[in-house]
Amino acid sequence: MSYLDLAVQVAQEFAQAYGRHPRWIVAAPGRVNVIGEHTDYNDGFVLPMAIERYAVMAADKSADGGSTIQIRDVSGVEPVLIDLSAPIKPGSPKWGNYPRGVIAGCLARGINPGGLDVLLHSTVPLGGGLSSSAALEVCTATLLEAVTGKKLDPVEKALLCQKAEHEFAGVPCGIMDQFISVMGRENHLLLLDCRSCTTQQVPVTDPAVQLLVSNSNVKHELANGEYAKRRAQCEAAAKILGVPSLRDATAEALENARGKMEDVVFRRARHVIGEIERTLHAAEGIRASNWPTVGQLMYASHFSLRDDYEVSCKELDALVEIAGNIGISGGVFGSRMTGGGFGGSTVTLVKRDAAAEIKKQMAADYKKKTGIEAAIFVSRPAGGATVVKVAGKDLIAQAGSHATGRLDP
Ligand code: GAF
Repeated sequence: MSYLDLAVQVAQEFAQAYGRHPRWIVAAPGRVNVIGEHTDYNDGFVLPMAIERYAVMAADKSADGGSTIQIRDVSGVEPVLIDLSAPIKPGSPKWGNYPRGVIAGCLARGINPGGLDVLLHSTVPLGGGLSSSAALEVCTATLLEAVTGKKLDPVEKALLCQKAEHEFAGVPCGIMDQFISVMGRENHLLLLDCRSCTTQQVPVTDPAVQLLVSNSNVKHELANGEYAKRRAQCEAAAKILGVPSLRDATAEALENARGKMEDVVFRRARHVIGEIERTLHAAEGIRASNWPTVGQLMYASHFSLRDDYEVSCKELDALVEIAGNIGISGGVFGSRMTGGGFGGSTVTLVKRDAAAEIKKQMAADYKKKTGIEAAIFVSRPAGGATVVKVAGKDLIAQAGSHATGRLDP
């Protein structure tokens, strides 16, 4: 569903929930990372794209004129209440810590929307490794920008959202997910230099290919503790190599220092150094529409994440193996796990005219192998966070073609 169609639906859901029309509607996408995994917190490169799955918020000033932001979710989970007149701290329900952290960051910058009634509807699958939390954070920041009319610089906005995740959700993530949710551009991948925070938009215009996102529908528990452990191992490797971060290390220097570090630390560093190189090569391959090369780099990335970085799991390996068995002759160029790992999704580069058949076969073989239903979908690279409706701008009304699209002012 496009974000405009989803916004139309959320406007109606807001009206049902609160008994009036929303004044603001904003949307922020999830992401799939095409290549460059576990490189962001090593100052390396990543190459994600925003997907056509969104967190959407509709809002109005709070009915009671007070200073509380109330966020309800369409699923009916416990709503979040944030009192702006008191210091904002992490609390319960836990899902509210993402918006709490972002609102705290915005208030610290003088972006104070006052009390709001908000309805959230997200189509980014939870636990799918597709950045549902970054979408929620960036959506919240975009709502506060829309309500106050104060615009954050995009880099500052992404960093504010990352800080919210560190300090309020307790997840020591890198910067990739928030950056792509803010800066995604339709039909482009984002080549992000995680050291300088500079970006290049890499166009994907070849109509002959598509990306399939396959959600394994498993999320293994150890994810969070293991993520922090990987970060620490990378820092240990950089220290032994005498460089500020693994971005500055070479494969040769690592090989020469092999005797000075534990084998596990060596393998973590080998993944990161190789993955940074693969990411830059893949960006060149995409620019040249050299899909067989990009596909090989994706497989190499997966094997390195599986064997050296040890963040894959048997379900993700099964999805990649199934895609590999279909192979180039069946229309698959390459496949890999995407995101933090230990479950979540894979991304597979396929020939467009074979995509429907590949999707069917992958779902059937995965079910046969694991007993689990995968959720597989195609996504174009989507645009980043956007304001759909605000005084003077109503994209739904401008689109005009939706039967239900006209919103009351
Ligand atoms: C998670 C993190 F949030 C990202 O910052 C990144 O490190 C990714 O895992 C692995 O590439 O999505």
